[in-house]
Amino acid sequence: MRRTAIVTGVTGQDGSYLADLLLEKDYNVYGLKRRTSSNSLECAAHLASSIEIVEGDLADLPSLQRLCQLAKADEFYNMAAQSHVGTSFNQPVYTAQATALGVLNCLEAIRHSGLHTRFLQASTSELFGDGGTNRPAEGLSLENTPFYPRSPYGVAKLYGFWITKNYRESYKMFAANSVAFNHESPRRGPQFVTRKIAIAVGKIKRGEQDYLHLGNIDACRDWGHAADYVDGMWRMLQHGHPEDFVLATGETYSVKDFCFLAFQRAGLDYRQYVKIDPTLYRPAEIEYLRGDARRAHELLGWKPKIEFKDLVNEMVDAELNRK
Ligand code: NAP
Ligand code: G4F
Repeated sequence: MRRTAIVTGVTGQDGSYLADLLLEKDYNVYGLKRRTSSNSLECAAHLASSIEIVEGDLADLPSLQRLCQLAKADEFYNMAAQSHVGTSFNQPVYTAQATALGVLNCLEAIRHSGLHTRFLQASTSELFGDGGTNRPAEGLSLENTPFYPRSPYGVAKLYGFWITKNYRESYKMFAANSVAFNHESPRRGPQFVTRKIAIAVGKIKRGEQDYLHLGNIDACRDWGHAADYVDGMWRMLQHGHPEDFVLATGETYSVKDFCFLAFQRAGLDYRQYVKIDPTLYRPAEIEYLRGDARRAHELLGWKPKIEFKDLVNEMVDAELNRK
């Protein structure tokens, strides 16, 4: 029988890649979209005729209850969140409502639906934060790294992680956390550093922009491709029992490394264009992230396929080709 999935955050990067993957696998897909005055579908524009778009909000439990009753889904992927770390310092209360309590609303909607819907919470390496300062040789994992979030976003995600685990243990729900390290693509929001760099390269190359202003370019991240990561999330809900998994590439690069490769792709030297703007530094920063996804490899057969350099090239090429 055809399976049905709910994807919240379907207008975002991961939600849209996940919906693409689920359609390839012949699922019925219900995508949750919050109402906006522009009514833009953002990354989900190409999905409009192939999935059911339902209006609702993570902060509004009745809209999630209605969605669960309507879809009667086998799987529920919570991809929605106020997902920008920098913004969470300026909008901490809203971030907590959407990114922390929103998860509770999803779980409550499923619990009271009477259905056996499996639940995937899009958790994050931001949970580790400063807990990873001793930089274990094998990379950060749930087994070797304490949680020490460094932003209102990270703290909100920590609540989401634990409430998912708590509902799994309390109510025997199939509920799991994907603890994903950074993943990017040409669909990445323009506020995030990789897309901001790629957009700037395109504009500088076309003569539309002179400089790129960045904050901490020494920060290191474990960057993969979003298409690989949503495959890992799907595999987690096909697993025999609910478990939390780290999804990561195991490699780390600095923002400076990303700039070097991105500008090089366009035949430019980043040192001539990048200017440091101290106002773009965060009140608290995570300097270094590198994950250990061996458990996902061993138990789910998951391994990211797209290499860092290919990711950078794909993102820059998309901007160079933009009119
Ligand atoms: P994204 O592009 O920012 O997408 C977030 C989505 O959530 C958008 O569709 C957004 O809708 C929606 N949303 C925000 N607030 C909402 C609300 N109150 N009610 C309903 N929908 C709401 O994020 P992403 O990169 O795809 O990430 C997907 C998820 O994975 C997020 O939960 C993020 O925190 C988590 N995560 C991401 C990464 C990463 O590196 N990408 C790593 C670890 C974890 P609008 O289009 O209306 O804004
Ligand atoms: O691209 P970023 O904003 O991503 P960040 O903070 O690592 O968060 C992303 O990954 C998390 C997983 O680890 C997700 F949970 C979260 O939802 C999001 O997807 O910043 C990356 C690094 C930071 O160290 C930041 O300080 O780049 C540094 N940076 C330097 N200049 C900048 C800038 N970041 C942004 N956004 N803009 C800058 O101008």
